[in-house]
Amino acid sequence: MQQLTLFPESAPTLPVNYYPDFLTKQEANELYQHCQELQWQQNQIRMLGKTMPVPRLECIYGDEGCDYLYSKSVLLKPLPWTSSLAQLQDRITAATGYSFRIVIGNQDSIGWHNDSEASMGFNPAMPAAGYAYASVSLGSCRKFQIKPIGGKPTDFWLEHGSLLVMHPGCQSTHLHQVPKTNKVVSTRINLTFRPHTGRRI
Ligand SMILES: O=C(O)CCC(=O)C(=O)O
Repeated sequence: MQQLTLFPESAPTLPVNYYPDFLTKQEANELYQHCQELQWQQNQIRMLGKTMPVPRLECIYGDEGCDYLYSKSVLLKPLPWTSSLAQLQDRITAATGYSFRIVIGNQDSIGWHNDSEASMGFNPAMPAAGYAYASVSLGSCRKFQIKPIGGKPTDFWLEHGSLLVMHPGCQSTHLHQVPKTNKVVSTRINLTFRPHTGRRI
């Protein structure tokens, strides 16, 4: 596997890289088929004193014990790696040099946020030390936006088989989202590979 060029000229001022052709079309199609068989679920989230369904399907796979808590209310417990997901993880690590312990699948949109969860090793006292996060997109192409906190967004279109890498520090300085769309679009799956401290929650 050839090492990817990090920080190419396409996005010199953003702490992200986008590789539209990370997977071949055939690899992306096969992975998309595999993802149809993953254990998707609609979790419940507690917000403003109310419990409601998370507005997208999610799944999580990864190392044993690497539970993931977000928004202080949604606890995801990883299922063991499938061989396809483990192979993809190894390939991303070989290409980027970054290591991961879990992958979270989600479908559809997500509002502006950063991924600053303690279970991934986010340390508010040393935000720039942070961690990398790698996301593979499959299916329908969707707009992804990233902006410096308080700044203007830059748009990327996440294509079938693409890889987006967010570098260490990105979660402290930038927010990102996949906005809702009114267009009728077919299924879209996103797999985000993330580190984990390994500490039990
Ligand atoms: O769906 C995407 O492309 C991004 C997902 C995301 O931002 C997240 O899971 O934190």
